[in-house]
Amino acid sequence: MAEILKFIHASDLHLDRPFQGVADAPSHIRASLIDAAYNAAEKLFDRALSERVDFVLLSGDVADIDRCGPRGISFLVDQFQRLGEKNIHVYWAGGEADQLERWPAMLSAPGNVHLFTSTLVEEVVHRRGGRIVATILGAGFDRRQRRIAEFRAEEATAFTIGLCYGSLETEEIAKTGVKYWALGGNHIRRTFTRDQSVLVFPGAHQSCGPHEEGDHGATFVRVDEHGFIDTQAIPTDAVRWLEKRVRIGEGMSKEEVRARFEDLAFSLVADAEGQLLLVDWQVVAEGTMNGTLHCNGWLDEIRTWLRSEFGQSAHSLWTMSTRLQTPRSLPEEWFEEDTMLGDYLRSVREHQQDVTGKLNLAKFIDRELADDALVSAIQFDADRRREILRESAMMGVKLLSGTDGI
Ligand SMILES: [Mn+2]
Repeated sequence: MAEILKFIHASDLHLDRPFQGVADAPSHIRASLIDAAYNAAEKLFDRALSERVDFVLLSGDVADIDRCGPRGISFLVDQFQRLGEKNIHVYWAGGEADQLERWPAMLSAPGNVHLFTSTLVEEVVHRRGGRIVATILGAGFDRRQRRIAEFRAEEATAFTIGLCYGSLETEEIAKTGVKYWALGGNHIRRTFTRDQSVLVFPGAHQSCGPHEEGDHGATFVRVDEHGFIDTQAIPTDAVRWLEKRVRIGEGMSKEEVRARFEDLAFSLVADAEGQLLLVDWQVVAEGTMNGTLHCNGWLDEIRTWLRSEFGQSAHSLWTMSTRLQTPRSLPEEWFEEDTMLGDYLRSVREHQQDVTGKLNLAKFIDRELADDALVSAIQFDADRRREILRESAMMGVKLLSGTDGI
């Protein structure tokens, strides 16, 4: 591919955003979490240098100046200087969190940085060796939905980029002549094409907790001499939250279960590119293994073992939890037992089969505590009702089947 242009597009770096959902990690893991957004941003700028891109596009929410303070400002100034030394430009459109009017002038002082502060669309041309290779139509965040007609390039001969934050009305995209829309403000990565234009939300650059599972990063874009656009997701995150399923078959021994986790942990570490992995292991067991794992404490032991084997350096794998998924069904013979457990499970099943019946948990709340908020917190829909009944069945298995399991 003969490239005429290459750039990296990122948004939502959120240098100010702390990592959430990790309460009991050791200090070397905590240090990685505190620095995650900065380390991820540094990886982004490292990549821009190693790929020798023409420029970096930042489409909003890089950092909230009030929250990140001097550390954020000096970090960005340093990074922009590094890029400037290699003649790599930065085009940054402000978002909701990073209203650029409030940032100090020193940020845009280097000649290689252009800030789009205004809500009016501004046109900037990017030159390489005196020749215009791209036109950038950029604007800062605007509360109203931006009209597509505002993006019109005067210099229409070069490859045209639209750089802004938030949603667009997309019906008339073809009329603008913009080939690449660099968008921001959506924390979920999305890439789509419309009328021969490519629209990209790179997503949150660094996950900040379990609600942002999987890899995160930026988008690497290459354009060839025919105007063909190749986009590639590049994982530049420093810490990654993963949910990993582990299937445990009937009759497996403790050693076999542990070996299963070990194999999966090794393959996750091998696939990672230097990220610290925070793993929430979701264990799916077959048949009677549900009872065995629920009662015998193996999963707690394995969690401790995984933490000592894989979690001792910052660039490694930290096990958040080893959780047994509530099974969809339990072995039929348990329901037929003439025991307390059998009675209990048959009673749970009656509730499961009577889908119209209400689970009235309010009557279990102490009358003095039963205010509106507490009562409304235990109102739930049909899905949650099913889940509660499955969890109740497993609780019965644990409490009524003896400590050795079944
Ligand atoms: Mn954001």
